[in-house]
Formats: sequence, structure tokens, C-alpha cells
Amino acid sequence: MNETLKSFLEGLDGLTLECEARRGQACSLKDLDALRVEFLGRKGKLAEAMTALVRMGPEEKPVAGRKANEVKAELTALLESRQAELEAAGAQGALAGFDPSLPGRRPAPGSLHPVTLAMQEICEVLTGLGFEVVAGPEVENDWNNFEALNMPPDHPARDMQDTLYISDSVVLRTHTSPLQVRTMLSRRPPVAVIAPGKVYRRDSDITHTPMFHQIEGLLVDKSVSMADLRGTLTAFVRQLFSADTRVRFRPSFFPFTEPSAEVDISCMLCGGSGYIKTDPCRVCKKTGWVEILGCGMVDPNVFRAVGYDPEEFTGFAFGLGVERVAMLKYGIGDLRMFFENDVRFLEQFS
Ligand code: 2NM
Repeated sequence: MNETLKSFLEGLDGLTLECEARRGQACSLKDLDALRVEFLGRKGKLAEAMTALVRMGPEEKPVAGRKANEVKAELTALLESRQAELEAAGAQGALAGFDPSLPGRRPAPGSLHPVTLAMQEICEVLTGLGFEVVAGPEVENDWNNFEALNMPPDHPARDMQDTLYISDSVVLRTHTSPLQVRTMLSRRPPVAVIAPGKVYRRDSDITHTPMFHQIEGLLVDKSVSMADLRGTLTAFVRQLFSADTRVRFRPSFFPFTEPSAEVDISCMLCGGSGYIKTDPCRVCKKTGWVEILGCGMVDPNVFRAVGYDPEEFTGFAFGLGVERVAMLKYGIGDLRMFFENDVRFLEQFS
């Protein structure tokens, strides 16, 4: 046999052997594709070997051509069978370690923020006592936030609140009382409302945040007295804390009430003794009392501003800070906890 033909045929058998040896090393479809290009591509090993055909005579050429076709079919079959192997292994790989008997992953349930919880509890107790919840804008005009509440422009009481101004006559409400002003402007007594919501002050340190939550209450009717105020607030704190909670009023000042008082309740931690065993109580600082809210009898000037006759009607009002109540109710020592949104803190209230 012609030497050229002989080495051509041997070379092609060598291709089949090499492909057989290397197909197992292709561990991915990508590897396998590279191998296909290397052997069967336009510039691959088979195409390269076949360049020898042009130098062959008419007797050798058909033999060589037939062999080339056989080898091409062998190479194709080798690579295709490897592809089938890889695809089967891939399917098993995707399912490897999958245990269909395991329970599904559930999304972690969220929980209400402690300030929201306190807000809800306070509102529940007060609506139970007959108050109706009212809401309104956090951006207020100067008249609703100050003027109608017996705080004219030059009133020193305006300095008590560091106000965040939108413009000369528009503010972020510094308390929720403008909701009560709005209520009185739109209704005639008897009125019994509570106004919960966010309020804003230019104040920021470890015990003050620029935004906090307040709930204010208002009762107006014929012959509402300070005794009604005391009875209402006593019932309120006994439901919010415990039935044996004691109440005391201290004289105070607010521009919108006269007389005004601050209300203390007996300490919910030490029960009013000032001590936990022999340690000074950390909540009431040994006094046995904690301040819980401010209140008073609505000033006649407020009634005149909203068009109520102060000779015909009297009323009481009160206001409390929700963060403070939440700290006392849930034993939270640091106001900043409410604003950090640390899940480890928040999830304790679920
Ligand atoms: C407080 C304390 C005392 C109050 C007064 C009024 C209104 F609108 F009726 F005049 N609303 N809230 C009030 C009174 C609020 O917070 C410490």
C-alpha cells in the first residue's frame, strides 16, 4: 500500500483513539464543546488531516475519503454519547441533596413597633372610656398650632417649644393639640376626642428625638370639672398599668389650660416604695412616683378662639408622650432603642 495512504489511515485511527481517551476528561458541556471544535471544527484535527487528500492519486483518494467519513462519524458518536452522559449527570447534580420531605422555608413574621403597640393600647383604653379618635395633618398653620391655643406671636410659651418651621406661618406641629382645635372648630359640644400622632420639635439628645408620638385628649361639655379630669385619668392609668396604681396631681403651667397639672403615678416597678428589696428603684429614682402626663382645664381663651362660649362650656385636656409610656410599660431604659430598628430589639414585641 502507498506510504502516504498508510500514514493517513493510521493518523485517522489515532484521532479516534485520542478522542476516546479525552472525552472522559470533558466534565462540562463547555469542555465538550471545546473538544468538538478541536476535533471536528473547520480548522480542527480532522480537517487538518484531510488536507493530505489533495496530494493523493485516483486510486488512494476514494479509500482515504471513505475512511475520513467513518472517522468523522466515530468522533461525532463519541462526543454525542459524552454529551448524553454529562446531561444526565447534570440533572442528578441539580437534585443532589434535595430532600423533598423537609418543611418549606417560612418568611420570618414581622411585629408591631413597641411605640405602635403602646399607641394602640392607650387608644383602646381611652376609646373604652368614651373618647373618639381624630386625625389630621402633621404640617400645620401657625394659628392652629399656636395662636388658637392661647399662644399669640409674642407669647413666651412659644419658646418652650423649639419649632420646626416650613415658612413664617407654617410649621411641623409641635403637639397634637391643633387636632383638637380643628375638632372644636367643626363641632359643637359635647366633644370627647383623643388625638394620637407624630409631633416634631427642634430637639435631639439622648432623651429627646426631633420626632416623637403624642396622644392628647379633650372633653368639653356643660359643667365639666377638675374632678371629672381626675376620675377619668385615674381610670385611664389603672387600665393602662395596674388596678392598684395611685395618682397624684402637681400644679404646673401650660398656656392652653388653667389650672394646669402634671400627673404622677405610683411607680410600676417598685410599687411606690422607691426600693427593689434594698436597691434604689431605677425607674422612679427612689421617689416612688413617675411622671406620666400633663393636663388641665381648657383656658377660656382657647374656647373663645374656636367660638365656644366659656360661660356655657368647660372642659379638660391632657397630653402624654407615647415613647415615655412605652419605656415605662415595657421596661425600656433608652429612648434611642425605638429609633435604631435593631431586629433583635423589635422582635421581642411580637
Ligand atoms: C397637654 C397638657 C395640657 C391640651 C390642651 C388642648 C386643647 F386643644 F384643648 F387646648 N389639647 N391638649 C393639653 C393640655 C395638652 O399636654 C401635655
